Amino acid sequence: MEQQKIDEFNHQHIKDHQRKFDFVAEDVNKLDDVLQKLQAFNIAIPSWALGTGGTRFGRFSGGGEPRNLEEKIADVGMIHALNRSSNSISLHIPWDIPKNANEIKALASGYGLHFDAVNSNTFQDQPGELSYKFGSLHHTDKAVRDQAIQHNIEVIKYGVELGSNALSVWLSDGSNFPGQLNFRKAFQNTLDSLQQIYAALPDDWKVWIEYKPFEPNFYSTTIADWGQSHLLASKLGKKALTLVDLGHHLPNTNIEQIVSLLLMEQKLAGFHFNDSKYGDDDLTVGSINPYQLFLIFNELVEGMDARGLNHATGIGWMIDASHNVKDPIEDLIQSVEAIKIAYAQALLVDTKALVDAQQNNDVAKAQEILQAAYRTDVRPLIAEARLRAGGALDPIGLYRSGGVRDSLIKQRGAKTVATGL
Ligand code: PSV
Ligand code: MN
Repeated sequence: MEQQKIDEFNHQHIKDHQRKFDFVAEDVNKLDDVLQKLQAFNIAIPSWALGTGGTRFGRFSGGGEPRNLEEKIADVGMIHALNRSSNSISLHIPWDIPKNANEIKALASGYGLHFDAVNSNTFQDQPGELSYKFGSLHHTDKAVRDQAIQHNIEVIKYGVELGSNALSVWLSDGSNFPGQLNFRKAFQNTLDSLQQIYAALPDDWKVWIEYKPFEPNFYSTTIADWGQSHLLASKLGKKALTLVDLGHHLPNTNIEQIVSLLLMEQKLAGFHFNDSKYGDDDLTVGSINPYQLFLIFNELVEGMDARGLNHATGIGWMIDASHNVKDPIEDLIQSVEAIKIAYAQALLVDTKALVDAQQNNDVAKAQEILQAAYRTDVRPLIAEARLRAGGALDPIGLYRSGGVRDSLIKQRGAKTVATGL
């Protein structure tokens, strides 16, 4: 997307924007500080979210899906040009093996992108390899564990070549039936395997350990919740941290409390953002429960400020969603926008008044303070930050009026299928 097109589009919409912006800006304390923080805040795009994801029942390709890593990078470049908030991409190996790391790096930096955490995959079998049917790092057979360990070490090597600095590990390891697994041995095998991976981490790298209560296993998952992830991370050492994927909680879990405590313990790696109604539904961020997202950001801002962390870089921010029915680029733009809305609302919380209300056990006042921030329409603030960074006032509006998907279909074909789930 050429800058000129973005500028022309903004020119057409500037009057309307200015009116809305002036209205909300009048009541914002430290307006420039808020706008600068919004401008600095970027969210990584996962390479597997650029195609229309499937379910176990079917997959309906939307057309013009990226056919290779280069085209995935081009799509993220398009998103970043429009919203100026998606300056990195997170790769899943082996879905997106970079054949020539230097060329891939140069291509990405041409779009202003860098590489976020690299993700290993031991939840799918690879041709000619031992099977992960009964797990990977927790497996009863040492040969399978060794293969999975080697895969993770190989992923670190790809990441080093690309300039990434974190390995993200999600295991589908678990059991489907009572009696299938010895929980203690499974945990100990996992710890031992992770220790070997940890030993291969470069000095400035981190390993992020994801947890998930169920799916694809339905009786037990070997790293099922934040406590189990935290236990592993603590035993491993300083470079190991717990990753919170919003969809990896049982319904009604108080995720904001988990986040607050992990931050306190300096063990919060970062986020996989998505939304859900029932389980790991991988829906667009903020589409089901935006208030929960705001409450999470409220804890993040409070906890990061308490520790003097930079909001933009202090922990990892990434989307992890994939869906069946929307244009993936539009969906990702919506997700990034929802995250920025929740972040902006959290920045508007009257922190001093909230501390007083909490100290005095003024419960109603505390609720008023949070909801005053949550009920502010911050969209013009985000649009202003985007405008100042060179992005489009209305990214989806320009994406649609510019006919981007049609030209991708012409260029790539109507029946392309991106790698991923
Ligand atoms: C598993 O549900 C997960 O959240 C992990 O992060 C995977 O890497 C990702 O989804 C993609 O399958
Ligand atoms: Mn995830």
